[in-house]
Amino acid sequence: MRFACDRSNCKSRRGSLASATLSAIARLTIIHRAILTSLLTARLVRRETHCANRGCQDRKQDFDVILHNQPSPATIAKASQKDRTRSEALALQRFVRQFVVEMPKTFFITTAIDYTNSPPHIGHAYEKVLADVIARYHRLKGDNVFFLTGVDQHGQKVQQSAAKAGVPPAEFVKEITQKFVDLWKKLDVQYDEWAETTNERHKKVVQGILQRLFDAGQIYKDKQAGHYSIRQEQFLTDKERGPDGEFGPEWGQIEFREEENYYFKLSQHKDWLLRYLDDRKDAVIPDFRQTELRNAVEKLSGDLCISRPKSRLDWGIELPFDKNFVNYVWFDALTNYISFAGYDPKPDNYEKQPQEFRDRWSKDTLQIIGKDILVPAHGIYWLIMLHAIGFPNEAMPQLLVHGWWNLGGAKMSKSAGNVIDPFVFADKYGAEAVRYYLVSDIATGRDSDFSEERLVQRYNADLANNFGNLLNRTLNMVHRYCKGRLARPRETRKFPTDVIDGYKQLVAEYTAVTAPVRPDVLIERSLYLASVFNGLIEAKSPWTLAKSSKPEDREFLEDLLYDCAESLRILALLVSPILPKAAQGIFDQLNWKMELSGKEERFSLADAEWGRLPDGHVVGKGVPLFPRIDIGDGV
Ligand code: ME8
Repeated sequence: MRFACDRSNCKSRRGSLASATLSAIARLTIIHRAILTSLLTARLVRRETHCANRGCQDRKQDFDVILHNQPSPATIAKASQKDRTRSEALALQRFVRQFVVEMPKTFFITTAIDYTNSPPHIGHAYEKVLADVIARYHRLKGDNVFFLTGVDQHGQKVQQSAAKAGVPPAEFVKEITQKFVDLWKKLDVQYDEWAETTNERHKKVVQGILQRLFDAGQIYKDKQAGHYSIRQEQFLTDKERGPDGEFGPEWGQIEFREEENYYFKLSQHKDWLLRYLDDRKDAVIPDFRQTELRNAVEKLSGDLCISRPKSRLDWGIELPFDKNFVNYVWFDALTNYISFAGYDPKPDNYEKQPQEFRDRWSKDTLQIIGKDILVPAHGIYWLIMLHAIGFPNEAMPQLLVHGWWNLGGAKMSKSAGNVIDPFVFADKYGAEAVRYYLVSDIATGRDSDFSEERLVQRYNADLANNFGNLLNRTLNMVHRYCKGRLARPRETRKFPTDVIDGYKQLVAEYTAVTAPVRPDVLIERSLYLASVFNGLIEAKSPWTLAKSSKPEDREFLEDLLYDCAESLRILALLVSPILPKAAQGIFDQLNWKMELSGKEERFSLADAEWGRLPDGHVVGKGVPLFPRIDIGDGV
């Protein structure tokens, strides 16, 4: 798999910009400095307000620290002229660093928004957990993350389900939406913004875009005549005919119909899309999905119907240029990705968009979708929509297409009655067990078969017997043989360093841009290292070493236990995107406090440097983090 972004370049450009800016500050007059200070303060306060509104507590604390660290006017007044100038310069430098050097680049990640016609199933859970894990990997690496997810509340399916339930659509979607919100809370999916397509601001953005495209002649009215399925509420083409040339029973009653609708000039952009896909080889990951999309675009013909007369569907966003129609339906759903990220529908190009939006949206924006909505929805409609409303090629997002969880090799579907309810499994085995299973037992991009038995097997083997066991036995032995105190290994240590090299290599791999999209690989590599340490414990039997009176045995025992504890500290960091609660638990049990780390974030990859547990560090007591699941317990 490849990944488009080249963050190292961005960072180095930012670095040189920073030193140029800092030396320019030294040459500023007092008045210039005052102006710059107030401008930067205003920007800082804006960001602070933004974070306070969104409840980003971590960032809010950062701002408090920065603001409080500014010298007070009283302190400056008391200082001598020389000190005053110096402290002002330092305060300015701190401000500038905050924005130019230390303000990490925003990594914008989105997921598909789920239909609110029925409660969430395990496929929805997988996609959101995958996105959450990728978002957490980026946070671990120090990126500023903006993670957007939400629900798709309009359309025919919802209108029909609400009618069936005998409640108004607005009430129906509210109830189902709550189930999604509850599930993300239960599964610890930590998003920054929540999209609901009935939101008024979103509606305004959709209407603004439609109006602009209409004014630009990209949307026109036309009459369609043909076979129409009453059950599925759609026109049928020859593609829907079976091998016998007839429409199958799934379409129900068919009638001939004529209907006026609005169309978007999709096919006019076909050549552009082909060129774009040829120029950007990782527009879609994995590779084979890009090939699939390219082939579909080759066959593209005809335009996209974007409306339904209100007489047959009124649960949607009204067309701004014709109140007898609502939008149907992809324009509404797809626009969520920008409407909830600060997009302004008025400016007709990307460069004129608000800074807040441009800070988030770039070619590195990662959009996670399932394989069924690549062609045509995201790969064709969405990319063409963005192009038509003025996004340059350099601001086209990257699509990460995941596979599906099936059941017994078959697609899950409500009608087949084989839908897996994620709440049931989260209640039975805990959120972390579900998160672990969902991202570790599927290779990103491929399908997998959901099996409760396998979930339990993997949990017991990987988490209870391997990882959890390493934690328990390490802490118990440190208490039993070393009074709970770790001794930092001496330079002359005899312990094999290749295991430690394995950690260093794994940490280095985490910084590769491709890494986060393959959490299945990262977790496997991490837990393999835990098994290496378990193997070492077996091979070196610390319980025998503890009985020996030889000083070298004692030294070896202390080194081994230190390394076990250190490996657990680093493993906690590396698995924290998938198992955030367990990682917290390991830190607590190891007694690894924020003060020791010296970092603002509890989980930071910069802390994964080998040997940071101090000499004499006292560890806490071991409490099983992954109690074994008894196979007899109803599996
Ligand atoms: O398609 N395994 O909503 P949706 C894995 N509202 N992923 C699965 C899955 C499975 N068994 N079943 C579904 C929609 N998904 C639209 C999207 S985006 C602007 C609008 C994935 O509720 C599916 O591939 O049918 C999609 O990415 C997501 O769940 C939502 O599906």
